[in-house]
Amino acid sequence: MLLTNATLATMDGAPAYGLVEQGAVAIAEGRIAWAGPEADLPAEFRDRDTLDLEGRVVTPALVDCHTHVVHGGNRAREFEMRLEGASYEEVARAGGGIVSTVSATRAASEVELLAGAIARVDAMIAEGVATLEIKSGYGLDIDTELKMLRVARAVASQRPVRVRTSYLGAHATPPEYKGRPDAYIDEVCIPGLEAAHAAGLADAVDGFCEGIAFSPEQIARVFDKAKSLGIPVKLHAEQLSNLGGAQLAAGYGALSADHLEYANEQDAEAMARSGTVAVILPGAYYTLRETTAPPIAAFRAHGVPMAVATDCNPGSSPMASLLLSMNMACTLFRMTPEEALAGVTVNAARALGLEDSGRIRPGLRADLAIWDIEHPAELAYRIGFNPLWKRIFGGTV
Ligand code: DI6
Ligand code: FE
Repeated sequence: MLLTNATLATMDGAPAYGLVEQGAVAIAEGRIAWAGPEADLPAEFRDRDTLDLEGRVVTPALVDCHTHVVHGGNRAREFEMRLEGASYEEVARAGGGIVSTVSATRAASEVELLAGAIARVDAMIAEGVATLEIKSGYGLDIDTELKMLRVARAVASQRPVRVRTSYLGAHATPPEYKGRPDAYIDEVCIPGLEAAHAAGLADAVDGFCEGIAFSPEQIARVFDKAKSLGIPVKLHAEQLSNLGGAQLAAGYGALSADHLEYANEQDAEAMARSGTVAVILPGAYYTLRETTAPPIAAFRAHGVPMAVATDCNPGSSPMASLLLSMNMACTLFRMTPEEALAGVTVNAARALGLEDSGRIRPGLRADLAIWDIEHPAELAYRIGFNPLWKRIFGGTV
């Protein structure tokens, strides 16, 4: 297939957005075979099924690199409680929060969990997403953690989308281990990780390093196990306070550290050294009405790659729109529209350890989004408006 008469935002080097005007993309066997100015198109790519884009913008298909789309129930009641004045941490300490989603997730069948997840994933696909990460972490017992990961894998068999899973056993201490987080880590979280790995269900290992969750020392024990199994790590770090999670993650060569509202200059330096991506989650900041913003300027100054994701979850970020995340990253955190687009393409792929997508470059997967816009900055600019025209997944429209 050949796409012609396109504005390409290749996200692959200078100028801004890797912009190519009057561009063309040739696709063969699910991969990008050639991309560049149409005038330079080699003869061998000319005689193909051609789609004239009439000047529309082509970007890499979007990558949502941090989601909890598989979960039971919803937390609309907690939303009301927070509007009545309770804080997120107060709700969590009162047995609501993550733990209430754990009860709903344990009670749900795989069929029910899959149906709920698919509804959210369909909204993502409609906005041009081709790859998403899905975490466990609402089971907190071995069977339910594995159930969540099986459902995550099943999403990719039901829809034309790629899924990367993260084992998030270290998300919260379940009620049956209340006050005994170390025992939970040793008796459930680590054996659960071994079981998930043995079943081929864990592409990465994640944790929640926070006062209401786990200490750096507890997370380190989980990461040591991940390392011995050869699984890459990532971490929810410095979301509500600074406990040193970002530096811990960097020390393990983590793919990403996520949230980072309370991260500082030293954290940015450590992440730059280890090549750890900063995953910015404005939906959670917005929902929790946080006032401390992540140190975007420090990440920029130190050359830390920044990704943007929805954090789609029932508590702190009940949001399925990656386009809205881009807008919020710009308006709330002063990221540029170009940084926001890099954040949902090239840097999001990197946060998942994927080298084969996130840019328009020969050899990479032909996962592309075609937008009814004139310039890529429009993607972060509009609010509640979806200009997706077509999505190409593995070379198929
Ligand atoms: N941080 C978050 O924002 C989500 N998980 C986490 O570790 C929230 C999860 C929830 O509230 O259900
Ligand atoms: Fe999260």
